[in-house]
Amino acid sequence: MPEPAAVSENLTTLSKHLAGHGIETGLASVLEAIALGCKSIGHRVRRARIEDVVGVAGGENVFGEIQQKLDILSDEVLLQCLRDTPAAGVYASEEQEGPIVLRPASDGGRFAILADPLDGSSNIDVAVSVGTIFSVLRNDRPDAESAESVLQPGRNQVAAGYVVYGSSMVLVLATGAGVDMYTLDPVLGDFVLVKAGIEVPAEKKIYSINEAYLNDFDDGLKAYLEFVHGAGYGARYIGSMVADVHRTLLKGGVFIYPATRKAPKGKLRLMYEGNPMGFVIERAGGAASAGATPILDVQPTEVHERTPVILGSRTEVEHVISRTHPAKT
Ligand code: AHM
Ligand code: MG
Repeated sequence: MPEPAAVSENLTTLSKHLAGHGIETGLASVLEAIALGCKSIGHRVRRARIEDVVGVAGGENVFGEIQQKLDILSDEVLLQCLRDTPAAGVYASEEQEGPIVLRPASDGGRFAILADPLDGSSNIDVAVSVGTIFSVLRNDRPDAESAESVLQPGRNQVAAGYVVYGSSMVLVLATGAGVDMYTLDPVLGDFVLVKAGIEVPAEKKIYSINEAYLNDFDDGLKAYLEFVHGAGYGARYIGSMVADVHRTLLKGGVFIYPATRKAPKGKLRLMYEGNPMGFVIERAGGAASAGATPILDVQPTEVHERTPVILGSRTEVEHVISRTHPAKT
């Protein structure tokens, strides 16, 4: 009998991996709904410039509208996927004014999902990676308060992650089982596992910050930048959070979007940017700080509130915090 041919490709799909790691069925169905939505968003992102060309008349304003259309379309796609998912109870996103109750917990809507449906969308015009960021919490409040169930600290997240629409489409998912990375196999149409149990390198001399805001930084952050300039660090800043965090997760370093004089709470949003990215990085053994406290310990008071973000390799985050918040180290 001839030896059977070896199968070289990876065939562990997202559903198979979730089922094999004891992820409860309702949560798995929510994660699969998000993954389905992201495949659809990814397809639209790939065609964005084609639609730009064949769509409406050219020019900046029109591109602005298309961009806005893609943000809103991505939001609608996720919402539709979650509406069809019986375990999804509440949805909140950067594009929605407030949380939407899909079904009360008493009808099975046991999870609240928060998302930035298309982060960094201004980068689409120049074909730079963009992404979807998501956070999943339990929706266990009495039904009348379902909408408020999203206002929980990030520490309560049961799963979180992001999809990068880059040269390949990559899903990074953090659950109780750890942080795993999947790549979309365009032939199978499935996310397949490419790396399980990801750990952020403990240190790496890479810093990632929009240094053009230097004059608006506080003295502690300026001191940190002086330190890295003299310590052989490399700078990397894409300006697309998902891409910058993804590099930080895999290669190490620190990503910083700080409070500035003009934006005292920073730019990034706590509930659907800081928290999910903080959860991924912490689960992978890194650190995620809002400055004075770990991001995941911040008690939110508002769905769209902002937070400073300092995350990545433990040692690198400490180098920042020891200068910006010396009392905390
Ligand atoms: P957006 O949600 O409006 O797309 O903005 C968020 C993006 C992040 O992806 C990125 O980290 C940040 O804005 C970059 O901001 P800046 O141009 O101020 O450096
Ligand atoms: Mg965003």
